[in-house]
Amino acid sequence: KKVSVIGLGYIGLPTAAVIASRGIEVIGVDVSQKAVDTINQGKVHIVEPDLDMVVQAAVTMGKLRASMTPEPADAFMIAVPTPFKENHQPDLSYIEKAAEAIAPVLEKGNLIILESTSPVGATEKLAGWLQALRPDLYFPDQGNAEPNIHVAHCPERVLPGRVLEELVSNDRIIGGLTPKCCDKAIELYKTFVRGECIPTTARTAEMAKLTENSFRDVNIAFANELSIICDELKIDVWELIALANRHPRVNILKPGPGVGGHCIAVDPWFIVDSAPESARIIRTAREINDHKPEYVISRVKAAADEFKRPVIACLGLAFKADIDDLRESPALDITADLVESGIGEVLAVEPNIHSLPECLKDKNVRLVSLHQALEEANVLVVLVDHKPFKALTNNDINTKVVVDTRGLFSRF
Ligand code: SAJ
Repeated sequence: KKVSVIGLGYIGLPTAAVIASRGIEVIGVDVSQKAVDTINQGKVHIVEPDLDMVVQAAVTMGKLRASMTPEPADAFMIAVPTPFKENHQPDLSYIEKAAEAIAPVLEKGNLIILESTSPVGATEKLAGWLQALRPDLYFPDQGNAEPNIHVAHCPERVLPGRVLEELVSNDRIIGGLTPKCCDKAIELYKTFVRGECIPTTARTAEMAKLTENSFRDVNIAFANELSIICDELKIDVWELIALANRHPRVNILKPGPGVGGHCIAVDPWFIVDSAPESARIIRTAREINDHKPEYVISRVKAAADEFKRPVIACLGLAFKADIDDLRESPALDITADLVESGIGEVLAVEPNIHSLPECLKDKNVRLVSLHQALEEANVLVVLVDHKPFKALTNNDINTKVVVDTRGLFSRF
C-alpha cells in the first residue's frame, strides 16, 4: 500500500510521518521546493515537539519521501490550507489546486481524503472538480451508480503543540460520500489511530469540525465579554470564573487578549458564510473576540498615561502559551499597535523567538529578556501565559502598573 499526502504543513507532515512510522510507504507532495528538500534530508521546516525525530526516522527507514510532483498511490490525503478571503468567505483555491495536481495520476479504486477544515459542501465540490478532470473515472455523488473512486472528509482535530500525541489518540470523524467511502477511509485511519473512527456523512463531518472550533470561540467570547463587564464593575474576572466553575454544570473558558491561531478565529466564519441569517451567536462571538485586542490597547494607553516617560513591556507575542507561532496572534497585533501609537517606549519579550518578526523590524521596539524588561519597564502587559511569565511573583511586579490579560497575577 502506498499513501500520498498533499500539503506538508502543520497537519500533513506529522500525518505523513506517523503513517510512514507504521511501515507504510508515504509520498508527501508540496509546492515548496524548500519544504521538499528539507524533508528529504530528514529535517523539518515547522516547529512541533518531537516531529523532527519522527520525520528523521521515517526518512531514514526509506518509508517517507517528499516530492513536488504527485505520483500514483492507493490513497491521497489532502491537507492544504483553507483560509478565508477579505469578506470572510472560505478560499477553496488550495483544495482546487490539489485536485488539479492529483487528477492525472488517479486510478480506479483510489481513496481520496480531504483533511483540510472545510465549509459544508466542500467534499462534494472536490468530487465534482475531480470528476470534471477525469470523466473516465466514476466519483461518488456525481450521479454514478457504482463509483470506482472513494472520497471522504476526515477533518484533522489535533492541537498545535500536541500534534503527534493527538494524531494517534484522538477519535476521528470519518465523513464518507457513501458508506463504502467510510469503510475504506476507516481501514486507512485504523493503521495509525488508536482512538475510535466514527462513520458519518461528509457534510456532517465538515460541520462537526466547524462546530468544535465555534464552540470554543463562543465560550471564549463569553469569557472575554465577562472580563470587560468585570472591569466595569470592579470584580476580578479570574476569581469570578473560578467560583462559577465550581458549579458542577458550568465550565467557562479563559478570557485573553483575543483569539489567535488559524483555526478558532477562522472556522466560525465558514458557518456564518453558509447560514448568514441564522448564525447569530457565532457571528457575534467572532466580533467580540476580534474586538478584544482594541480593548486591551485602550487599557494599556490608560495605564501609560500615569507616567511621564512610559516604558511598556509586552510579555509574549505568540498566539498562545509555550509555542513560537506568531501567525494571527492578538499579542503581536497589540504590540504592533502600541509601537505605532508612539505612546511610549515599547519592549517585547518573547522567549520562544530569537529575532523580531517582519512587522516589528526597524520600528521603535526592542526584543529584550524578561529580566531586562522587569528592570526597565513601568507598564507590564501580560499577553501570553508562557511558562517563564507564570513563574513571576508579586515581588517581581509590584512596582509596575500591570495590564494582565491572562490572569497570571489575579490576587484572591
Ligand atoms: N484561548 C483563550 N481562552 C481559552 C482557550 C483559548 O483565549 O480558554 C485562545 C488562545 O490563547 C489562542 C486561541 O484561543 O489564541 C486558540 O487556542 P487553542 O489552544 O484553544 O486552539 P488552537 O487554535 O491551537 O487549536 C484548535 C483546537 N480546537 C479545539 O480545541 C476545539 C484543535 O483541536 C484543532 O485541531 C485546531 O484548532 C484546528 O486545526 O482547527
